[in-house]
Amino acid sequence: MNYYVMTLFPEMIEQGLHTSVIGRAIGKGILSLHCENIRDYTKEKHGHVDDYPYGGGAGMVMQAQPVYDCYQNICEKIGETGTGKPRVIYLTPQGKTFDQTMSRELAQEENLVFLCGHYEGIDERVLEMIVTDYVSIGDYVLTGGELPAMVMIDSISRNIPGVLNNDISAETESFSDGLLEYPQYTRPEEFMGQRVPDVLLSGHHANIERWRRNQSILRTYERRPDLFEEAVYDKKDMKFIREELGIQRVKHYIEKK
Ligand code: 6GU
Repeated sequence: MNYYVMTLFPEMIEQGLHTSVIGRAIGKGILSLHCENIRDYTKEKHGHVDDYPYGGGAGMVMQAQPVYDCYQNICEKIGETGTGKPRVIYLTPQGKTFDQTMSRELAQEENLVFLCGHYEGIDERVLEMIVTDYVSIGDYVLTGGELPAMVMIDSISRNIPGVLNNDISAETESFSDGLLEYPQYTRPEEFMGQRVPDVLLSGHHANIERWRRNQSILRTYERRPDLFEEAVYDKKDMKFIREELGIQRVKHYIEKK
């Protein structure tokens, strides 16, 4: 996966993503990250990239020209190796809400371009010309698209083979089957009088798997009732759900998972 980020704050993105798991994947060559400073593409002598909004109103608007020229430069770079026009994601609270399904889908792309806005936004004409996807990371307002771009890059990258040390963990985690993850424990067996659940010390793998599945169900019911309602349950799940939660019927049921 090759990421291209158009931003006025390239060092913010580079600093944030050259750390930990994502930084290591870049080092290994599984991912590449190219941050382009939109300011480098302005043709104005004072280096301005923004101006007052036509029609008046508060704040400033990012101009079309530097954004468009920055985009063209990225397309030329990709053109040497790539396959046609890349998807261009504009980070905006007006976009579709990012989730794990979108994350997995975007992980299939060869190149992804992120456009980070600031001030009151970007001239609509350049957005219409280059943007393929309008994406938000949730219903709250941020000062710019940099943090959302970093959130998306982190999440998308975890779905790319070789980025995580253990290939299975992207699958067994929260959301992979629509339920939250079960609780985890490590040494010591007793901490401030609190013992690790006996079943985890038993070495009985089938029992451990059942206990974890039940914990996932319970936790999702308590913390995310919206996800609990949409998950798919089998016969063994239903026995637990009836006995522990007193719920007789669920929306999605299959005989055996
Ligand atoms: Cl993608 N951008 C901004 N500026 N604010 C946001 C957002 C994006 N997603 C949620 N809030």
